[in-house]
Amino acid sequence: MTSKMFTKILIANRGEIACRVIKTAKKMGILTVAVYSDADAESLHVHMADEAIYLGPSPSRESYLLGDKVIEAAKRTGAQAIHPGYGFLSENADFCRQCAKENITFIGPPVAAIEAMGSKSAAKNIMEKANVPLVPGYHGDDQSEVILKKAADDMGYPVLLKATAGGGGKGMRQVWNGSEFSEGLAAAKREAKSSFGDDTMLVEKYLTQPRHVEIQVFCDNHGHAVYLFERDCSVQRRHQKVIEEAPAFSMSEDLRSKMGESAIQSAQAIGYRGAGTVEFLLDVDGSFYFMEMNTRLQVEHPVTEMITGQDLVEWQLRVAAGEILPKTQEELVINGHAFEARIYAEDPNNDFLPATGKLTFLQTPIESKNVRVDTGVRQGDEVSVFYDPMIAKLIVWDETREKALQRLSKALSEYRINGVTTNIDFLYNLATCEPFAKADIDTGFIEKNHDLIFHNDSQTLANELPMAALYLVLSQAKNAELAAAKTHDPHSPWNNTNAWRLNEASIHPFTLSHNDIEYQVVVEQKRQGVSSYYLISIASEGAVEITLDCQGNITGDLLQVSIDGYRSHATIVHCDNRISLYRQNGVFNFIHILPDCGDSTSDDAHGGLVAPMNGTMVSILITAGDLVEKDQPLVIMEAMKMEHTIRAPNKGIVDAIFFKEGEMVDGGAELLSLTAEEE
Ligand code: MV4
Repeated sequence: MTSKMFTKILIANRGEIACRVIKTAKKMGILTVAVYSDADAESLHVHMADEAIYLGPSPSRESYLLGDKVIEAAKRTGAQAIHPGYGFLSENADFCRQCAKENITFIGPPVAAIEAMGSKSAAKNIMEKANVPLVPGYHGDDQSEVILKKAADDMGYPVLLKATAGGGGKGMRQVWNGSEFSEGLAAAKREAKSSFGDDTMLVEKYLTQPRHVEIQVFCDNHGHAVYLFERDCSVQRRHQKVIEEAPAFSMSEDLRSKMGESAIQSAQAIGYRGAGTVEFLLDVDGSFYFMEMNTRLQVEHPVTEMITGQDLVEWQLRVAAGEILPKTQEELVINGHAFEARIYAEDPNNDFLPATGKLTFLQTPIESKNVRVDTGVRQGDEVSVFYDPMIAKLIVWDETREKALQRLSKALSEYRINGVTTNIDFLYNLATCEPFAKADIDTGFIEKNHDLIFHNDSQTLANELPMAALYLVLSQAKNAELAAAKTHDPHSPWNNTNAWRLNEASIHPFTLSHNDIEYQVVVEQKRQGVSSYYLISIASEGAVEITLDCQGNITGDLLQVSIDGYRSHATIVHCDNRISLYRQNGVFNFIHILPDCGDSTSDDAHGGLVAPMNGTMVSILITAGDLVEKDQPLVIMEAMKMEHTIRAPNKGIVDAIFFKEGEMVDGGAELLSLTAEEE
């Protein structure tokens, strides 16, 4: 078979995997065609591709799952091959057949291999014939209770009843002793009948602490087959992988080669071509058993790429184009250790309910040889209800498992997302808990360590509260400098916002709320030569007031502070009156409670001197130096299509006005300063 590399491929997928495949195609000088639905019209994968074809409405069944439309798109653009990614059409035998019929290369295994692995029981029969180890058990046609019970008695309890038509953990039932067998079987059959319409059962020896260890295999069209070592994917929740790693911890060379050879045997037993994954259950005694074979590129393939230095999508393209495998088994070596964490828009504190929303703020860790981010979204994108809520895959590498794990926890703390609930804190807790560091892991890890992972210890705010208050003072000063710079007299004293008053301390009072608890924070600005420092006093219900000596500065979204000699920093995201502080130990969300500025309709408005929200200064009713009465209208702002009258909170002298008519005003910005008459 001669090889001729494609000049143009179509990626029949979306999100991170579509972007990932496009990246490799670009690296190889191959043109790319994306396909998209309504919801994805402006998505990253469409922008990255050279061309894009609209498929249809957002629901996958009306777009990404329409094989005819995908093939039509390939023909329309002259794509010679289709990369299906994972999910969607990637293991659809009919689609694979359609591609062949239209003389379009399906970048994946032959249709026969997809069909062979499509049925879990058929797969087990094929593997049994190929001497691939199966879990001791019975998967015969005689489904009489007496035969099934005898099989269970012979192999010893506990046993696992599995629906042949099931998969992914569905239709499994443990039976711990003979006396429970009959009732357990009846229940398992009922569930299988209702879930799959087929109550055929298989009986297996139940492994109580298995690990999920899978082998990456690759076969070309010239009879070559290699394994690219293993991945441990035991950390799962309801059969969804959460964190994967390569290589598997405490894997001996002997066991590695036995599992690798067994995986190759599995692949060759079905005439496999391309990238495939053979999943095994690894028991505590080192025995391993075939579970299933996946005939697609797995989500977690990047950890294998990181430890072998191979680009598996490039391998897929080369093999699909008829080339021989880029490496021999002897040329493949493991270098270092890698983890992958799946960043999801979901709420771990609400049973992992998928979350939707706009990514109003998105900051990823800086990528390097140690940190890789595979994502399909950008700041401002919507996480929609139509597709899997994966935001990204965070992949890290280092020379050892311990160093790689350190990279993972640091990178997770640097992954900052606002606008949608994510599982980042859950992943951080999981990656930093001791059992994970000690690799005390099997498929029950999350359940066993639930309290460690879901701990919601109340966040101490000792540093974060003053940081938030200091940020508000510094950002108001910065806003005023920007506003002043636009005026005809930038250096006028009326433009400064340090609340400076002649012969008076500059005081900035704030109310900040965190987890529904309000804190009164007063920032007193002190001058020290040409620079300032701040005394920050914090009081809350029933707590002793504390005062801290602070300094700080803001550069972009980075706040750097010194608090009573403690120097640290935080990334700040300020949206309306919400302030998020991203620190290495997690995110701290505050709400800046603005004084009630009343509005044009209520009679008893009590003027505050800060903008209630982002808006525009529409009219200024007083001038600096005026003596005003309590509740006298001072300025009028327009915000959210309403006019807000800011009134004098008490009788006093107007010291300074910080904005001009027509200027934009940030929520929380000080509009003017007033010295009460009695002061
Ligand atoms: C098992 C098992 C223990 N003993 N079979 C779960 C779904 C499917 N992949 C097979 N699964 C299991 N089969 C025997 N004989 C435990 C599991 C299992 C599991 C396997 C891999 C990864 C995560 C898992 C979570 C729960 C149960």
